[in-house]
Amino acid sequence: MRADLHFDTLAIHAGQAPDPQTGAVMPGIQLSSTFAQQAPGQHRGFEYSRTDNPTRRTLEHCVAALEGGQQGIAFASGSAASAALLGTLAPGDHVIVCDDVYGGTYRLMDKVFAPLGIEVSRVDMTELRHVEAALRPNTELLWVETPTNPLLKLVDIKSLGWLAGTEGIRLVVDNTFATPVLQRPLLLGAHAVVHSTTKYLNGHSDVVGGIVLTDDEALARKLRFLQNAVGAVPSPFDCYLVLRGLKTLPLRMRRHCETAHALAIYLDSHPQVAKVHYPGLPAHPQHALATRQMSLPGGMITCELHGGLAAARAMLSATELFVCAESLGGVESLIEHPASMTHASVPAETRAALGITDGLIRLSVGLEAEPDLRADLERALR
Ligand code: P1T
Repeated sequence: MRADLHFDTLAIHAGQAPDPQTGAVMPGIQLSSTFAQQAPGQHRGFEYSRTDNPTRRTLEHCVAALEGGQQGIAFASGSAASAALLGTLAPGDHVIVCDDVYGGTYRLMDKVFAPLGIEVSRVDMTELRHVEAALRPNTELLWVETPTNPLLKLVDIKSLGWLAGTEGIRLVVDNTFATPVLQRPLLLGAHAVVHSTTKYLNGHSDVVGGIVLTDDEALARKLRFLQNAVGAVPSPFDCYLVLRGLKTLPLRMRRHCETAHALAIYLDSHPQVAKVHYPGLPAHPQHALATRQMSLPGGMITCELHGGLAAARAMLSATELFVCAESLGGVESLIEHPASMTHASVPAETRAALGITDGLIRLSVGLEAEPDLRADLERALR
């Protein structure tokens, strides 16, 4: 694929060309679990679908092109992708992770990898000096979400990429919330990007998947080994669905952001709302970084209601278009309660210290008409 093509063009064409046999314009779904060999070890590039599969390879090429990376390694979920990255570490290695991460990522580090001997420090990464202070001789990895889940704090990828470079360690950025439409961490100095493709990349809430992108050949080799050895691979059908979703990713992201921005301004002036977390609002603590690092401020809004848990509960059962459910990034709007849903696996005292209060709600703003979404929120808040 030509390197000079625009992002929107790559989203439709990267890794894909009409089928040489049939001329089919859309990539086929190669369901075969195994591939004929002319003689043992002599084949046309595919042996067995856990090891490699044509539809999966197309997806890996396409997302790698969108993130500006050389290698894509796809997994059965975002969590499996994160686990593979952590699986490249050895007992005694140290990871510094931003304090506000998806509850499942916190659980993976705290309950699966820490008992295996991986040391984990949780740090507020909005200040570089906090990360510098947490470095140890055995630090191998900096792990960042930006915007963070659920408080939408931003972390300066370029500064951390520089720090990782000077320390000879790797920077991993979970780009699920921003997508490569809004920011491309590999181009800012990250060594690997991880996605839950379950979210915006697929965009239609009908796939669970994950992927890692990297230019680091040694890391890619380890990840491909784990992809095959552990076998947490996505089905060809799921790969096809994500490829299909990617074709409209740039259009969808622009609309998600436009509507979310308008709703964030509306919520910010609502008397029932105590605080709105949205990187596009000038009062957001990292608003200046948002304008520098992201092309648009994203489709997620988190807000704190007056009235705590009771108000949050009432709100979640009162909205109609905003469906009460975990997950995000689909065409439909969702609302959830981090303290009891996505971040229930984070201990209560850690949640309290971070500001994940009982009155906090998170909105994934979908592609419905903005006036309908605003009316839904207005009715529920009333
Ligand atoms: O659900 P899965 O595909 O395994 O992805 C895990 C994951 C990784 N990284 C981020 C930033 C995520 O938000 C998630 C999953 N998050 C939700 C299900 C949620 O509602 O926040």
